[in-house]
Amino acid sequence: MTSVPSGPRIASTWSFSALGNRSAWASLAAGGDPMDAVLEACRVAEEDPAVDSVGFGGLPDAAGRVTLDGCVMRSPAECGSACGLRRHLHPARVARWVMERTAHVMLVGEAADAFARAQGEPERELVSPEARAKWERWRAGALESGGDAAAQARDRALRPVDTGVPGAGALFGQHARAERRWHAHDTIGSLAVGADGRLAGACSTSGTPWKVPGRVGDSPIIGHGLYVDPEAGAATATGTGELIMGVCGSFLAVEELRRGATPLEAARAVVERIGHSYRIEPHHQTAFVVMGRDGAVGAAALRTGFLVAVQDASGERLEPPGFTLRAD
Ligand code: SD4
Repeated sequence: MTSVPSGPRIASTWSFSALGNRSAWASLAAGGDPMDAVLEACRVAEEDPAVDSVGFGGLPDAAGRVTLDGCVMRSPAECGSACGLRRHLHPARVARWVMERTAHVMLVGEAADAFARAQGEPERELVSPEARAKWERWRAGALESGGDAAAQARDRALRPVDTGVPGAGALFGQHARAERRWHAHDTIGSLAVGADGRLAGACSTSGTPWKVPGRVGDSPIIGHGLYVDPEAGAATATGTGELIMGVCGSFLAVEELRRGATPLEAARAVVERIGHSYRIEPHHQTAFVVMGRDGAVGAAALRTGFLVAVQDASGERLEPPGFTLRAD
């Protein structure tokens, strides 16, 4: 897939992001800030309890607590990150406040929640009743299997999504079905180009379900889950963070752009590097969305079942990646 550039565009991971793209589009199309657009895409996913990997509805860690991670980036000199939030729903927005209102890049844990509160972000419960029920079922299984939480996490990552789940699944029918195998491995990564050619990106996640408490994945780490350099382009990642972090996945994609690769070639190069660098296990999936300086979009995935939600002047669509490393 390589979209032809033509003015403002927003591209986000997974079909559930189409709702957020749509909500962001009017302002982006009217010349709005691409940072506002990517944060709007994240906000919609974060507030949707049907999205079980981002925000409210996100699946808890092994201790039953939801922790949220996010980051934003305009350029190497303008980026921010918030990790391990337990009382605030919008980690990407908190990351923006870190970027704009502090001299730092990354805040973590209790102190990041306190910072969010000081910025006027409302506090709220992050564990949805559905997520809690899933965690209780998972914990019961983990206890039965002798407390092997790691094995349980791997098994659950392969469990298909119930066909009755409302929200993205119901809205996007067959596309969402194609993603079901990986329902526990998704994150919103959103990239946008504005009418003036400015780029911005944001990433938001609840991380991997049943993770060891304290675990942070790629999503809120600049260069891993997201990287934006106005001189080269932008990239964002979704999937198994542990595969992305060892190769600095999003940074690597943008460096490929800098060397002259197309967005698709850049995304493909990173997925191939991951395939080369790791022993790929059945529960692994990862995918990259890459945007050139001109707004052209390309994507690649380790496995089938990934879609990119794109919105621009020609409308909204769900696009499969232009390259998939493995057929299994
Ligand atoms: C992470 N990439 O924390 C994120 C979220 C995800 O399966 O996709 N988890 O690793």
